[in-house]
Amino acid sequence: MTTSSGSDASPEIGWGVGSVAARLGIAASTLRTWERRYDVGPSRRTAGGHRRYTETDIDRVVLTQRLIARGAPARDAARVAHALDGEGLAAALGTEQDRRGSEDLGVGDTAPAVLEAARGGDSRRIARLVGDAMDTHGATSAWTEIVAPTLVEIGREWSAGRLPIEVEHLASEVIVGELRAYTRRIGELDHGEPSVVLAGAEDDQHSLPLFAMEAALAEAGVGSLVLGARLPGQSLASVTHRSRPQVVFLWASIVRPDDDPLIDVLAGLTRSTCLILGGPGWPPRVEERLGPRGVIRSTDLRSTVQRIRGIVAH
Ligand code: B12
Repeated sequence: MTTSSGSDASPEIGWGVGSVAARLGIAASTLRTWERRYDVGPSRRTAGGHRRYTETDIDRVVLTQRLIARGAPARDAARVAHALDGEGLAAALGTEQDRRGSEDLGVGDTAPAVLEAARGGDSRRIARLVGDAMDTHGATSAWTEIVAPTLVEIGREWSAGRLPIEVEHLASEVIVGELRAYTRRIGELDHGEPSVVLAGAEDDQHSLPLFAMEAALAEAGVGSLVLGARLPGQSLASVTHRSRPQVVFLWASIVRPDDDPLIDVLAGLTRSTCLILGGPGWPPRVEERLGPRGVIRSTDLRSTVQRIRGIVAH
């Protein structure tokens, strides 16, 4: 796969690894790993030695990615993708598309479609729409432009008494599943010593943004450890003390009181760990209470991921 023997596209018009990473929403480091370990990679190089993916190479990567997402071990997925030529790959991907029943919707139409599927209790359609949106636009854009607005609307309709709570539960479960499947598809879930820890504030059940962060960080080539919702303050303190992560990100959806004892715990966290607070639940005076310890307040997924990427790169 690393020789110049392919018949489609000249080396000059092939795709560089960065472009393929952006197009498919797969970290460039993952693409390089697949090339090194499984020989799924660019079949061309420019005269200067830069990798160039042809459209057939990209189809091979996409098929590998989809088979892994369906539970195949990476080595087996790569073997299947390798055995197919351009036509075979196109046929396999076409079948995949049919199997998923893609609706080929634009960003603007996807959020209403997810809402409609949630209302109708159609978990397969929610999964397909959200999964496809992430494959097409990447997790950061799919969350920001499709998933988050849908969730905000679901919350609004629930609080107005127009939507039963089970709809919110169903949509949440399916979306968490799709976010984690996407993270697995593009990288490894981090089970090692974490440099980025993601958790939900004590007593707060909302965990979805943590999984969105995990996926978006993976997309940026950063592994993270999700400790889930409702992490007791003392556990957060011991994990931070023991593992000394570079970043702790803590989410709160439910409004917390000004005299929240959790804030005292946060004030005592080692200063070598950068503390980032996200979500509308943090009281406005939290910065004041954390004083010299320091804290970053984050307002959206994209900028938070960029910030964390900058921190772990140093
Ligand atoms: C899904 C959901 C649930 C699920 C959670 C499942 C899960 N695994 O996470 C379940 C059903 C368990 C649940 C339970 C409850 N929920 Co609820 N839930 C939601 C819902 C619909 C989405 C939550 C979410 O993921 N929000 C994240 C994003 C999508 O929303 P957002 O924070 O408003 O987004 C803004 C910013 O934060 C930013 N943003 C968006 N994404 C991201 C990502 C990052 C990383 C960053 C930094 C910023 C950012 O942009 C947005 C625009 O300003 C929200 C609606 C809502 N608006 O949040 C209600 C909501 C948070 N829930 C609410 C309530 C009341 C509850 C319950 C108390 C209900 C009950 N009586 O039992 C319990 C909570 C109990 C507890 N102690 O925690 C209220 C909170 C009201 C308040 N002000 O405190 C909300 C706002 C619904 C509403 N409109 O009234 N919930």
